[in-house]
Amino acid sequence: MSEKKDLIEELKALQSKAKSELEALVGEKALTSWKSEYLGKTSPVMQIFKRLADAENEERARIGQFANEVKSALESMYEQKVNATHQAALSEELAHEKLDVTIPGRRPLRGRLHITTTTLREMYRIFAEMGFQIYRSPEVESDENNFELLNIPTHHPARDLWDTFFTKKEGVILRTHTSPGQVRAMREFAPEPIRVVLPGMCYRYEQTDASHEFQFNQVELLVVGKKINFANLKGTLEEFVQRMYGKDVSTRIRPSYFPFVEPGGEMDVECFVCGGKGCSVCKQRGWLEILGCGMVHPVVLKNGGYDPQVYSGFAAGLGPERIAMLRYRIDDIRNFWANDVRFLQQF
Ligand code: FA5
Repeated sequence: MSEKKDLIEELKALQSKAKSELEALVGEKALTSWKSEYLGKTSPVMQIFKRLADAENEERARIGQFANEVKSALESMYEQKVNATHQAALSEELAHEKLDVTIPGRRPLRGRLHITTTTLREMYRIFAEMGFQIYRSPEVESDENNFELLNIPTHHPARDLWDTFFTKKEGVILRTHTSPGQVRAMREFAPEPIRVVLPGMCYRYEQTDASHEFQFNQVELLVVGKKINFANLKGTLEEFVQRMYGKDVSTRIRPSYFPFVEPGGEMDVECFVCGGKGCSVCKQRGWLEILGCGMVHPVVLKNGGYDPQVYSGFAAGLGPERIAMLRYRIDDIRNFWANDVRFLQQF
């Protein structure tokens, strides 16, 4: 009997010890260890249930009921303390972090079109007004289309003009210019007349500098038909430049060599930075080259399926990044693909 009485006393003492410890503790960690100490499987209260196994029925029921009451009391004390602790943490947080719900939200960052994309679209718009359609051709090309069919045989020294990225597959390269699309378009449309622009990325294994990247865009122009002549080429390019840069811009076409045109030339635009006087951007020349051009070579016409006795054509390869540089006075082409938002977000 006295053992049983002791158990009751023990439970009372336990409850008051647990209570005063709980009241004094601070923080989540201390709460967790209190819980395991007083309510865990090995806690004294739980042990008392075990110790009751040997007691007589009546005693067991009475002390068991009391132990259950103590356990419930401890659980509810614990719940209250948890709530109070959370509440205190929240009040503390609110007191320190002042939240002003009237402050306007942060504007989400919006992407924009790349400067080359907007320049390309502007070019398409101008050429579309002149009746050109867009014709897409692949960036991974055959050596045959990129060189052979453009009148540049395997060991021709003109291949040095295009430092090439080769793939591991024999005869497959990254196109060095958009001109291979000429043959593709001709073979698709012959003998119909053609008026297309062929845009896209080109790749050259070359040293980069302020006006040369190893990856850049070109827009190829191709016109094939009867009685197409050099005046058509010159007129089209001059019209394009005026629509792109305004009526006052000066241009010139210099003779130049490309194996797939005859005669061939390059078009320069008067340097916008120095107005033609000579500066570091135009390398003291006063002019900036923006494209190569010429009358389609008879061999290329034949390769494309056109009879050079009946048909003639002109072609040009424009550099949209160079065109954008002139328009926005950008002094280094390497900015275009460096992915620096400070540069990109200006356009
Ligand atoms: C060609 O690639 C010829 N296929 C162009 C052509 C087409 C001539 C049709 C005749 C008829 P070229 O290598 O000069 O030519 O390049 C043409 C234009 O592409 C240049 O005027 C320039 O605007 C641009 N370009 C060339 N190389 C680079 C480079 N490394 N980085 C940036 N732009 C370049």
